[in-house]
Amino acid sequence: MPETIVALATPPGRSGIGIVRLSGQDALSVARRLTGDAREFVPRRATFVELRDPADNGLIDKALVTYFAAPHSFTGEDTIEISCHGSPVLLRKVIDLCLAAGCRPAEPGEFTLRALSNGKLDLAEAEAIRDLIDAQTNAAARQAVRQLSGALSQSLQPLKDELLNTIVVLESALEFVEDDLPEAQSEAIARSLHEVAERTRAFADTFKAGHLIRDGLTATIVGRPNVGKSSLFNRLLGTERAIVTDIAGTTRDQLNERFTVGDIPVHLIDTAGMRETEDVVEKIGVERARGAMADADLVIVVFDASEPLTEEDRELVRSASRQAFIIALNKIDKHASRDISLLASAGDPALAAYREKMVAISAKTGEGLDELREAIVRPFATNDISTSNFLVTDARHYDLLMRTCDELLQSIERLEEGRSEEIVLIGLHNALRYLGEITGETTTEDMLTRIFSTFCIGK
Ligand SMILES: Nc1nc2c(ncn2[C@@H]2O[C@H](COP(=O)(O)OP(=O)(O)OP(=O)(O)O)[C@@H](O)[C@H]2O)c(=O)[nH]1
Ligand SMILES: [Mg+2]
Repeated sequence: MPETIVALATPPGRSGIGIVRLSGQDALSVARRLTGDAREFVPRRATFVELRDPADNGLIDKALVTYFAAPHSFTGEDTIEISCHGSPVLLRKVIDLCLAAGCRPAEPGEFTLRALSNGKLDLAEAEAIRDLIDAQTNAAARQAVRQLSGALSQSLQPLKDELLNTIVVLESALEFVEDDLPEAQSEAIARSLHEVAERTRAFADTFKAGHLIRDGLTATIVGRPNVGKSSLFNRLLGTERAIVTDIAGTTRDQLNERFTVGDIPVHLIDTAGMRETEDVVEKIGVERARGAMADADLVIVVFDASEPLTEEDRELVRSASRQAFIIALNKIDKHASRDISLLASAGDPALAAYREKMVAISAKTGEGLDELREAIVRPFATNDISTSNFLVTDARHYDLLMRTCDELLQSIERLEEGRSEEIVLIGLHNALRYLGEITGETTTEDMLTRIFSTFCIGK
């Protein structure tokens, strides 16, 4: 029997209520020890109790204890939830008493892992719980909830069924047919496999949108000193997060914050102004800015539209152009003209090539900011985001779907080359195994350890 585990199920810190959760065969007896032994707990009923330290019978808190009897609990084991007042000191004490009574601290995701082991949910559903907890936007939460209700497993089932049918046909041909498969039959098999491969591929392709909704994108603001990067950063976040002054070289350390555009989370990074400098601190800041720029999904190059462009501006655009980038022409409030082509070519006709990447803005007045927000997500937009279809959001699932696809295509090739059923079957079995790994039908211990290490403690 696995040990009884305990963890805080609510976030650490002060709160109205904090919940300590126990799961395992001793959960009930531990709860009784902390409540004076005489208590009877009725399953699925909250019982108002006095929590006491068994060592000296001292009162610790008045709390609500809810008992879920195995197998009718989240984990499938006996589970106790102790809802105390949300004091970190008190909650620590309750956990310590549970540990002293024989529980051990839960590993990250261990409650969910137990639910998985006890057949309460499949792996894709377990991962959905993690994603729901981590969701940064409504859209991400919606996707996770659908996965939690089995949408991913249901999308995969027809593919698995179809594949299994084909495997059965080939296996029986291997068993019972003396000669090669008749051509008509092997063509039918190839057609069916093609269709499964295409559907798998189409499903995998939704990852582009799914990944964006779940993990968002990183946008790094770069530019010469004083062009208004930090002002733009603050404006996009809607707070005065970064220090803004008219002194060039104000920002040294990079700042990271999140905001959302529509359904897409954006990790925004403000950086030190790029320039040659002898100042040690600023130099490091500039180095970091270059690093953050290289790591970004999108670079926002800021120009000061009230000044002529410099060689440094041009150099920045050249290095940004190796990745996705847009140009924010800032401080247009200082200009009578809002015409981008005039603003842009005033400095450099070569930049005219990037016209469609330019947005004229004023970080000071907020002008052009809606357009800029839209331009930030535009390079990543796909139709899938607006559809109500279920999207693949997890890189692990995407990887397995792509592998499935590869195996299927290889098998089709072998089939068309007239290779033996045995050879064709190898790839099909691999494909089926990969699909099974998504929902956890075929998993290794090692894989589970890796997946559950991404969960938070107490879940
Ligand atoms: N008129 C006008 N002034 C702006 C605008 N955006 C920023 N400024 C001013 O430009 C100066 C520099 O702004 P910052 O946001 O600190 O510039 P920065 O690019 O972060 O500068 P460093 O951190 O030194 O690299 C400040 O005086 C801002 O008030 C704008 O859209 N219009
Ligand atoms: Mg700054």
